[in-house]
Amino acid sequence: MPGLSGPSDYSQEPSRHPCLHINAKEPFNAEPPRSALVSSYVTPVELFFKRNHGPIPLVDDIERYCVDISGLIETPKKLYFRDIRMLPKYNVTATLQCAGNRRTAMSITRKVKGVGWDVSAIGNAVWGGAKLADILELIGVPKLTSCTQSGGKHIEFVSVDKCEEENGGPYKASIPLSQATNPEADVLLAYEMNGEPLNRDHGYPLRVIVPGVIGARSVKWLDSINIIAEECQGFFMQKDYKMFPPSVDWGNINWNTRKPQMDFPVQSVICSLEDMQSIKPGMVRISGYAVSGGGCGIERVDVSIDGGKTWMEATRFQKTGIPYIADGISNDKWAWVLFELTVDIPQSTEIIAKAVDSAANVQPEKVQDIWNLRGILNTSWHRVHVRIGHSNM
Ligand SMILES: Nc1nc2c(c(=O)[nH]1)N[C@H]1C(S)=C(S)[C@@H](COP(=O)(O)O)O[C@H]1N2
Ligand SMILES: [Mo]
Repeated sequence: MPGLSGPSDYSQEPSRHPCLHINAKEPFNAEPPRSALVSSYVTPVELFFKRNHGPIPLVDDIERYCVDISGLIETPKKLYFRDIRMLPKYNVTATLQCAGNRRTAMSITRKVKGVGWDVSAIGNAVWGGAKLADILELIGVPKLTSCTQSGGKHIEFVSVDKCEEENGGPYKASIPLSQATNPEADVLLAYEMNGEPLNRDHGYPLRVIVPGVIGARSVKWLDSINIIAEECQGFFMQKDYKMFPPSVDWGNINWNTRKPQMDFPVQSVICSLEDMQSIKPGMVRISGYAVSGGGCGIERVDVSIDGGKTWMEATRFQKTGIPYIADGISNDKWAWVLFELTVDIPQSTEIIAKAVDSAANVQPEKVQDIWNLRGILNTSWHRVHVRIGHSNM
């Protein structure tokens, strides 16, 4: 495809913000300091985590760039960038979270395989673009379809980046057709992030955004769409991003026994404090983010300053001035809430956060109980130890 191409080396990477912590250089994987996440409800693009599996693609000619749509439909079609921009534009505020968020902490109890991440493989952005449901309607697949006449049940997104895991082939993933054709699921083909054209790191010129689902399904640098009968057979759907029980190790794994992970579970993290931070005794502001998948709201965030013996409820908010009510109509349904609580901390202690979502799901206490060999979905209670220090604070 002349419009968009995937380089085979890292000589043409974009420049990045110097504050990012680099977890892997090639492919580029980096996250902001945790404090950046609570500085604003919408995460600035340059501080948004970057998760790649190959060199960043390049657009040679945006006029020639188009998305090929084919597979189990009557009439395959090519959609040019201008065709997509002509459709009604939606702005959806959605939190994107990598399934590997907090992987480093899971590796401490027992080693896991994968790029290490602290707590910032997550960000909240306003994604602007066309609804996938509108695009599919344009090519003859009506809204709320779960199976096309020729048996299509899944929709596969294919990129152009050259990924080692795919033996040099492109990154790909799929979602059920029923989700893709449901306008309420807000699945977008996005060309804007926070009101600006997408930048190269985040998928320029066009990416998929699947709200409420692990980041791995939000394919960047979209090249083609296939309507298929079974879910995508690519590496990242079948041999990665699946949740295994703690008893499964590399010696006894059978990938076919589990489904690809889609929605992410309830999560919360304290971002205003680093672990082992020295603080002055007195009033301390504890703040962080809480989010759940599948469109669930955040019902409660509990904070403990005595290692989990007693709990206090934190305040939750999205936009300033509007009270947050879980699943309320004025909420950003797919977005995180920020939480805060100011408490007196007289001595060195362990501070913990745990969230409850609107389906009453709660984060598990111990990381050991959800340990899995790929180190995904570490949603265990988030803990930070603070030390009362008297100098150099
Ligand atoms: N083409 C392509 N799409 C991709 C990936 C990738 O490596 N290649 N990584 C996925 C993963 S695992 C995540 S978490 C998100 C990260 O999106 P971001 O880099 O915009 O934060 O993109 C997803 N889409
Ligand atoms: Mo990810």
